Formats: sequence, C-alpha cells, structure tokens
Amino acid sequence: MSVVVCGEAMLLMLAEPGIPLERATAFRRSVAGAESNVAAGLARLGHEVRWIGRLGADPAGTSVLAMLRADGIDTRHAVMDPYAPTGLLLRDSHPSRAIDVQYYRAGSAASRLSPGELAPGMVSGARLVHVTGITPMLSDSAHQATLRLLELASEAGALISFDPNIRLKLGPPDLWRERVAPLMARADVVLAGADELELLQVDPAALDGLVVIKHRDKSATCGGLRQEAFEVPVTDPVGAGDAFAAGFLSGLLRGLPYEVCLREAAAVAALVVQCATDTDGLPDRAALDRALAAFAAAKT
Ligand code: KDG
Repeated sequence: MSVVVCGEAMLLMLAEPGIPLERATAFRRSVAGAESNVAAGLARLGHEVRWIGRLGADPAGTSVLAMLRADGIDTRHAVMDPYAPTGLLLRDSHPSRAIDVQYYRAGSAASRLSPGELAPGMVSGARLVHVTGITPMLSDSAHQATLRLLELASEAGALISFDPNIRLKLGPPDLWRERVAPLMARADVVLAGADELELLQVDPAALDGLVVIKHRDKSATCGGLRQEAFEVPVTDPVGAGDAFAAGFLSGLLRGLPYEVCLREAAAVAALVVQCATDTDGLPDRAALDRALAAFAAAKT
C-alpha cells in the first residue's frame, strides 16, 4: 500500500450541468469527498491507495463503496454504520457562476469517525498519508481521529500531506483556525489556496514542510517555481483542487522534480474541470501523458 487517505465520501447528486439547483430535475449520481477524490486520482494514475472512512449501511453507502472499489481503491477498512446515514451532497455546476452546494451530512456515519477505530496496521507500509481540514471539522471525535491518524502516520514513517480544503458551511473561520491551522504545521506537504492560508492566518514561510500554494489567478507555486493553469473549456470546476493534489502527489511519489509535479498537477486539474462530477475527468497514466503532450504542443 503506498497511499492512505481518510475522510468522508458522500453520495453526489449532480444537477445537469448549467441548470440551477432549485430548477434541476435531472441528476447524475456520483461520489463526492475531497479525500476520496484524491484517492481516485492517485489510483487511476497507478498508485496503490487505501481509503479509510465510514459510510452508512444503506443503499447510498453501498453505491459509494462500489464506486470507490471500481477505481481499485482498497476499502477493507471502510466501516458501514447501521445507525447513521451516508452523507449526501447535492449541487449544480457552472463554468463561471458560483456553484450551489447543499450538504446533508450533519450526523452522518463519517462524522462519527473516532480515534479508537484507527489502528497502526491501517497505515503500516504507507509512504504517504493524505488528510484534509474537512475531517476535523466534521465533529469532535473526527477531529480527535485526525490527530490520531497523524500520530500513526508519523510512527509508520509515512509522509503526511495536508490540504485545508476550507468550506465555511462546516464552521466559522475561528473554528477552522483553531482546529485546522495547527495540523498544517505537522504536514510534510501542504497544498493550500493563498486565500485559505490567509483565512487560517498561517504564514507559509513558517511551515517546515513543502508548501504548494494555489493562487487566485489559478497558477500554483512551490519553492521558487510557478505553474500557470492550462487553458481549457470548463464544464464543472468542482474537484479541481483534489485533482491538482492527486497529480502533484503522484509526481512526488514517483520522485519527479517539483517542476514536473506542478505541471502534472495542473494537467490533471485541467482534465477534471472539462467533465461533470468531481471524478469523471481524472485520467489514467496514458490519458495524462496525452494531455501533457497536447499542452506542450499548444505552447510551441
Ligand atoms: O473538493 C470537492 C469537494 O468539495 C467535494 O467532493 C465534497 O469533500 C467535499 C466537501 O466537503 O465539500
């Protein structure tokens, strides 16, 4: 197992692209969840990935589990909770206007994640453990579980990657600062938006880990390197950050120079935003190589 991710995976019901949520009548079923999106991205790029999380023992949970497994993600530690439902995310998509996102996740099975259910064997042998700021914001027990997972990752000698993934629907800025900012200091790799660092009042120069910053103009920087976003027609921008993370982390796991990691991250993100849903556009290795070649040819 090379990568372990932990977080809430939800059933996504996505309105037909372009139609506002309150008017939509046709919905497409898929999976949402920042961490499971990264898991799917890495799995399609050929990495062995394990997902740790909880789903309801209900049809939505069964369907999410099947979709994760279809990507070859190891779900052996997934817990199917008979007493709480699978989280649901209802949203629309549009290339430019704000996306309407409605969560039905309060009290979900995932929010009942607790430190006691995490065991060293779940991360042993992992080279990388990826977490986001979403999980500690789901509940107190999920916050404690995140801290436990980071402990286990360190004990196992795995790198920790962290994306704050701020969603203010999950809590006010001061709670994000209290719970999430300290976690970033423990990560070996931080992938964050410039606006997120601002909100969390984290100075990236004060972090020990490698810091990849996604800027408002859609470029990304890492050390002294800058990568512009590839210009593509956008269908659904949601999932771009997770796709970027998967592309970057994949490069890192393969020992590629940061410049190449940034380029591959931008290419994976560019492929994802051209398709509806968070995950449909995630490429396999061959599709990513074709896209990289096409972007390089377009530049010359
Ligand atoms: O990163 C895309 C996510 O926004 C989506 O899949 C759902 O994890 C999610 C969240 O909490 O917003």
